[in-house]
Amino acid sequence: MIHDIEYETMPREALEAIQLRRLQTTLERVYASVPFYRKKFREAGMVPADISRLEDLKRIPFTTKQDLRDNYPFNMFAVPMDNVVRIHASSGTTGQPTVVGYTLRDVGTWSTLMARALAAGGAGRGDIIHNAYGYGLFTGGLGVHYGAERLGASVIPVSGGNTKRQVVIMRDFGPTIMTATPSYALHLAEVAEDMGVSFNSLKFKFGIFGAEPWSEKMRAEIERKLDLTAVDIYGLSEVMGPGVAIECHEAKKGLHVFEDHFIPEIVDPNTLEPLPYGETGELVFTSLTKEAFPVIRYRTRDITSLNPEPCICGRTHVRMNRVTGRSDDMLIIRGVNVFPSQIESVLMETDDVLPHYQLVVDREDNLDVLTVMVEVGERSFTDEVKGLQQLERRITKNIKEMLGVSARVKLVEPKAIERSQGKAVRVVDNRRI
Ligand code: DLL
Repeated sequence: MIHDIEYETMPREALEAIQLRRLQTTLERVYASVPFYRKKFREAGMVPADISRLEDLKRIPFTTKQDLRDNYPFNMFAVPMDNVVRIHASSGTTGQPTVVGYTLRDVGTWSTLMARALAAGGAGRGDIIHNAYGYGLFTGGLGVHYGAERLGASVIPVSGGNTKRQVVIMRDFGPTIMTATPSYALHLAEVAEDMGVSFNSLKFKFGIFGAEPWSEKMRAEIERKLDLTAVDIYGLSEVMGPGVAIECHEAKKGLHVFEDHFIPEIVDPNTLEPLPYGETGELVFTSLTKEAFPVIRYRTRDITSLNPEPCICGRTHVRMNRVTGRSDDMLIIRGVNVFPSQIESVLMETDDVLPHYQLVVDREDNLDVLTVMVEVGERSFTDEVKGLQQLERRITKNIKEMLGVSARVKLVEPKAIERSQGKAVRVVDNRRI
């Protein structure tokens, strides 16, 4: 079912007219109320009125995650705090997390777009949605939740974790739609199997999975193990949260970007030159309707391409292909965004820890496992084993507190970590997705 038939199937010309109008309004607003954007415009020798065609957007400077961090926590907000009704933040607390805000109208827009997304993924009124995305500062849980209510479906706000209890709920409440990260969905399948609960006897029809990279191979495995149709959903806090783009369950071939609310572009991550449809590069977004936290040409760092071909579902919005990687070193560990530099700063605050470390990421029982290997000075190694264990525990605790992820810390002797000839290999990602 198409939730907003008028907007989602709008002919290109009409869609572009709306985009231009909304873009001009957004630019006027940010110029008037966000010093950061006013400065950027001035530096580029421009004013919002210079933008008279959609093409002109390409002349506006980019916005980066660093810009958002520099304006921590609220300086990018385009409305007074009186009008902000919700705050979310991207994970990671060393460095600066990115903080985003929503007006009541933004929450309404987001709910509508999430309702659209859930409908594209096969959900409707009468469905019961098992929502295993985390509730909290992460946008996944509440984003899906409000969309489900807007759609008129029943939502079970089960959140992440407590997996055995989730299996009991799945068995007893008969949910028909699952929303979760793809890795957690597979973990649920395994725990269910251990508990003797077969997905064939459950009522799931569709699963709406995202927040981390996954592959066609993983889709096939999930569909087989969970006995449902799996679609890919994409989003990021800075641009809104989940529901920026979604696959339709009819085609399952690329994610429709809700273009009446966001303009996607692809640029070469090195030269930052815009790339045409079909070419792979970094995805950039401009928001068209957000009030509290508009973004102009925001560099997502996600690598993909855009496909303008018509889709069998009838939606006219351009499709982005699966995200295949990032143009920076961000890792996603069980849904939590982690930069190696954040771990580094925790390590470097610890006594007798040397600046040689490596992060190893594996997948065990379908869950991400992060191992932090770090060299410590001779002194720690001549100490008793007990001292080493204490140090490991202390680092583990600090990483958990600062970043919100559980890591296994392994202290190694000086020179144990292989030195590289060029760039240090800080991350070894063994997850095969
Ligand atoms: O992950 C929002 C979300 C919640 C999307 C639930 C889908 C479902 P952040 O925590 O800000 O927001 O992380 C955003 O996650 O830039 C991508 O690198 C990655 N990501 C999100 N969806 C996908 C996907 C949410 N379908 C970052 N495939 C983004 C690959 C994804 N990567």
